[in-house]
Amino acid sequence: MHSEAERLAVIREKVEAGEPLSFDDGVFLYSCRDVHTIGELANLVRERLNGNYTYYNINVHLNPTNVCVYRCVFCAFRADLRSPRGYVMSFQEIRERAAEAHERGATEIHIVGGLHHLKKFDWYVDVIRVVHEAAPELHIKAYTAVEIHWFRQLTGLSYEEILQILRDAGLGSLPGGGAEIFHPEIRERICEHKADAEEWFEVHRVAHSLGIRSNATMLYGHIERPEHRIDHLLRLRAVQDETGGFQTFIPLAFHPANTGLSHLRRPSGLMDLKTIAISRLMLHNFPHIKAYWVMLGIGTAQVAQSYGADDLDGTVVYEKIYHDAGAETPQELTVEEICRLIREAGRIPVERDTLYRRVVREGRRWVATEPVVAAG
Ligand code: V47
Repeated sequence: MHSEAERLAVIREKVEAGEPLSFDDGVFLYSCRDVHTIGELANLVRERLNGNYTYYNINVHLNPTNVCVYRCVFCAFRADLRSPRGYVMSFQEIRERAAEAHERGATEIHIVGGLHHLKKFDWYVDVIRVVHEAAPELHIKAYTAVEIHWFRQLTGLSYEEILQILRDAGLGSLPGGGAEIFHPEIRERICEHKADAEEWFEVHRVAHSLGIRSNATMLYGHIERPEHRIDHLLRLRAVQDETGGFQTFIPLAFHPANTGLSHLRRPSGLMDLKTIAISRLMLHNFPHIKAYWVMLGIGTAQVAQSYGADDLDGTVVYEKIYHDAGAETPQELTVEEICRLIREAGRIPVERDTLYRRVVREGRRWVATEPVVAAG
């Protein structure tokens, strides 16, 4: 039997040597009360990879429809086909949203939505095409692996063919959603009908093989246990070892309001910080860990910069998925507010594009320059 301090000392040695942590290390860290030391260790990895920089971007979210064939129990956003809450944006509205994003200086548009009962694959391709034509400079980060899997079911095309068609229409990269919890014991209870872990990973593998970068997420704080979270992180680490195509990992704190799990409480601040830190420690091969302020709340996201996070996401506008599930954060932070949150934490704000290149602005124009290297 080793004491908590002895086990932490062994983990510290591994972290300092850049060695991967084991499944047991990860589960132990969740049970460990010394959250300060966990944060300090995560900060070592954070500073090794990203120095004193914290990244943000200027982006806009677009959810073209909330109508969805799936009924994930954690989702407050989805609507049935004939529900009065259901909506589908017109191409004109989508065009206007893209043009407005460009006007506001956004470098990225993040597009995800429901899997509409009646829409064919062509409609999803047209969404990308319309956005790309309205604002060709915007990087389009669109469609989770669950959506790409749905497109395969609709069309019978391969993942490679689907991704090529989307890329030709203007797609730049894939967001990390739809990952939820990979372990079947939990996945079968919260979203048994949609793409399973193997399909989710296959989509990302194919994307990476085509040079399309992607992100990954984990929805935590509902019915899963620490073993499921660590299993999730280790599966991601293994695929990242193979492909190197993931950019950012984003732990997503569960928001229970208006969902099928509304009897649960939202994860605590301590759980949020531990999850950020443990993600940073387990995923030493992921370049970035994002503290998504929309979900975490501004205060926790700010503190997360000392617990392993190096990215705060963006000046998100029109976010619906978490706000429908009770998020009380604002819809948008200004660049000045984000930079203040970063500087107050003793970090250096860097505006990045979706591919983590430094953005340089001159008046209303911007250019993405070289990738940012750890320093600061
Ligand atoms: O897959 C749904 C989650 C995800 C709830 O790649 C919920 O840069 C909490 O993946 N409470 C979609 N979470 C969002 C997403 C994302 C967000 C920000 C940045 C990036 C990126 C990706 O939202 C879903 C699901 O895991 N979600 N409902 C809820 N009630």
